Amino acid sequence: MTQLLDLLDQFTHQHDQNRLVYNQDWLANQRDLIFLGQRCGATAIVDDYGNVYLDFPGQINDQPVATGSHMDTVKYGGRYDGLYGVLGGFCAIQQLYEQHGIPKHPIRLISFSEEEGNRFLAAFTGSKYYTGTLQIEKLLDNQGITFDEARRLAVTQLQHLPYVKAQHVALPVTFTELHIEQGPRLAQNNKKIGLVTGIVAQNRYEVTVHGQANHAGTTPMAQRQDAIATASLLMTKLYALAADTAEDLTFTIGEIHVSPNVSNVVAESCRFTIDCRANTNDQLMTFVTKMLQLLEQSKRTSVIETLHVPATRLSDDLLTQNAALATQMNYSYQTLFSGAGHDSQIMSSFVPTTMIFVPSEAGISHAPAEYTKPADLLTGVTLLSASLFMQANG
Ligand code: HGY
Ligand code: MN
Ligand code: MN
Ligand code: MN
Repeated sequence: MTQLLDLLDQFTHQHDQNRLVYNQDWLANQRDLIFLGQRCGATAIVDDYGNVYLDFPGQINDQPVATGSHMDTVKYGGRYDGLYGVLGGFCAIQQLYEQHGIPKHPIRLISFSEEEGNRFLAAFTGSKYYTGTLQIEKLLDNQGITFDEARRLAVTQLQHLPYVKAQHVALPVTFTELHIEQGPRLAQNNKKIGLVTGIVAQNRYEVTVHGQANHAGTTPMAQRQDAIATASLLMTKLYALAADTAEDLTFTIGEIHVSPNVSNVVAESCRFTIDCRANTNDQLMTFVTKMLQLLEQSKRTSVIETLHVPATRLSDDLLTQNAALATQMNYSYQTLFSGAGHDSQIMSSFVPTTMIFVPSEAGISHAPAEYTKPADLLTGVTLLSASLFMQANG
């Protein structure tokens, strides 16, 4: 257990969590993960997007079963989202080899380069690249540097390390992702484990309202094109529309950027993001259709869709197998549907995929207050280890 806590301390740099894709903390972590894996007998592979794969040997050297999660985090995020799945996955594999020796089939730990879509408005780029589903033209910039420049710079800095370079890495036999719940249900129901039946449908957009910069004191109200006035009216209507739609729909405007952002200047532009989610594709599309109609009616407003991920059903067989293991190990569990998006959504279109959740204290996530008790972290690691042992000896 101390190994996991020590690793979490090492990989979270003891300060606020800003492991944005391809930045210095991200680079240090992928580099340290490569060294960690190689010290424990893994073959390290890095692909052109900076996904790190640690392949631990099997008695038969065929396709591996896999576990892992994403190395990046949201801006000002928590210590566990993504990173727990990478480091907990590493500890689960170590536990397995120490207890049972080399399994029949190899086991792969994947540290996906990017999932959150925070530094650039392109999300799930690591697992999408791995599965060959990344649409390059959607890699939007974030003023000043393109995704591709940041990617090339980072991967080049990894490249002098002694690992196998690979354009593309073959898919595994299965994928199991260990993750914090990022919601309140396990804590409220006093369950130690969540077994995930499916994951939410999610669309994201970038909306820009265009106006005209002008003097705050001399421009008559009827003659100004105030981008903030138009945008704030639009946002109010959007929130009202969301409130009228299905009760499990979530609608979030998380980012707002104003230009020139000066107190005595009428705003010339207001750019904001939309994150909307629902448990079914139909519910989401019903809302999105009405939302886009509303946006089209708004003067001087442009909309870019930056993400579309359909609702995902995960593997029933792997869930059933993990439920039997949890029962055997006396771990209280419940099945649940995930309102958070995960790399497992991308992987599940290609290989049987399942997720194991552990409780988030007070359900908080995507914030520095994100916390899971060490004993709960360990329960997830131990169940994952048993699950991987079963899969790698099947
Ligand atoms: O936003 C999400 O649902 C995930 O944490 N990327
Ligand atoms: Mn640092
Ligand atoms: Mn997240
Ligand atoms: Mn995550």
